[in-house]
Amino acid sequence: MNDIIDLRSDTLTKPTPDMRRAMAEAPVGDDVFGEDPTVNTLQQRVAEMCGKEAALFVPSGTMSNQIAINAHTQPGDEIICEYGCHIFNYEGGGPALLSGAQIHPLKGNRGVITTEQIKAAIRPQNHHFAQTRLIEIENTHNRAGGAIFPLAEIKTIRHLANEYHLNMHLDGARLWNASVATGISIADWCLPFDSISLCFSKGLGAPMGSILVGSVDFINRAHRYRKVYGGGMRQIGIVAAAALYALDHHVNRLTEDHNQAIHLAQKLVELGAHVDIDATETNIVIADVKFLNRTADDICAELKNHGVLALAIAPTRIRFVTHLDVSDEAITRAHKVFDRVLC
Ligand code: TLP
Repeated sequence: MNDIIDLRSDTLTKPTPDMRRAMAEAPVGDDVFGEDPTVNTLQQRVAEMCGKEAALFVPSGTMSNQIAINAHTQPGDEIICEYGCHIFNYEGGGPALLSGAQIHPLKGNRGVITTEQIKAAIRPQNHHFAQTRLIEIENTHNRAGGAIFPLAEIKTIRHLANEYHLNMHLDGARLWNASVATGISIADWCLPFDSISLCFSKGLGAPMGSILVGSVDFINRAHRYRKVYGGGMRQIGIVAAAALYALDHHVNRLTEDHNQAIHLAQKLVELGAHVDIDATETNIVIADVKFLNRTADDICAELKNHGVLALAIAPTRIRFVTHLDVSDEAITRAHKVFDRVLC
């Protein structure tokens, strides 16, 4: 019996033996006292990589985004973001629950919202309105099939943000993928933003951990919220070591995931599914199966019977994500399963 090919998410990767070894050997201390040397090394390294002053290691991408929102906003403030983004759809209503902030979602194209759209959405200074405070961008964009938000557009959004005294936060859970796919450095991607959240537990293959990056003043405020959320961790250098290992060994290889994703996308198109090939720039493939006259649930159930796991994310939309634990041979096998299930 062949192994299951799990394409539900890149969060499913298991730490490799070498990563586990690095974890076991990591020097540790109490990070709530700021005394974990491995965490301190990681925070310093990522802050430098992003061209920012400081960084804070946190348990998850969700916590990282929510801390950022809390540190940027006051209750009653408004956050402009794209309709399909993670903070609006998959973080349990966190901005309302934790920060008392409301979301102003804009319908984007492949996850991209334009400067003009944002300008039109900024609330006038008038007591009838919520205060627009923050612009949030997701790059790569999960629900848009791993699409990359163009840097040129981000730069014009930054000019607008300056004009209106707004802050900008980047959900860069998969910014590594955008950087590897475009050849644009992490620092260049981060420059227009006041804060950036990056994840180690997606394509980079660490078992957990995200990092929030920004100015010293911002990270000091974030530190308090991490405490309040119960996100202060103790001898967590063992996990930071996995992140450091991933930075050394698992960034450049993301190209392999991107190549696998485009092959999967082409195969799915060949079999009659609709995939936006131009938006398939990284490791996520979103296939719309409505022209096959089948539901996403039905197809996922049948794929599962043949050992391929994928996620139904809407009645006719299925998400496939390639990652560290999927070999080229597994992709070839997945193609054969698609031939049987989708023809
Ligand atoms: N995304 C998960 C699910 O929550 C949907 C996945 O399987 O893709 N930002 C983005 C863009 C994300 O895709 C995710 C995770 C997060 C933030 C949250 O990260 P975690 O799961 O560490 O809280």
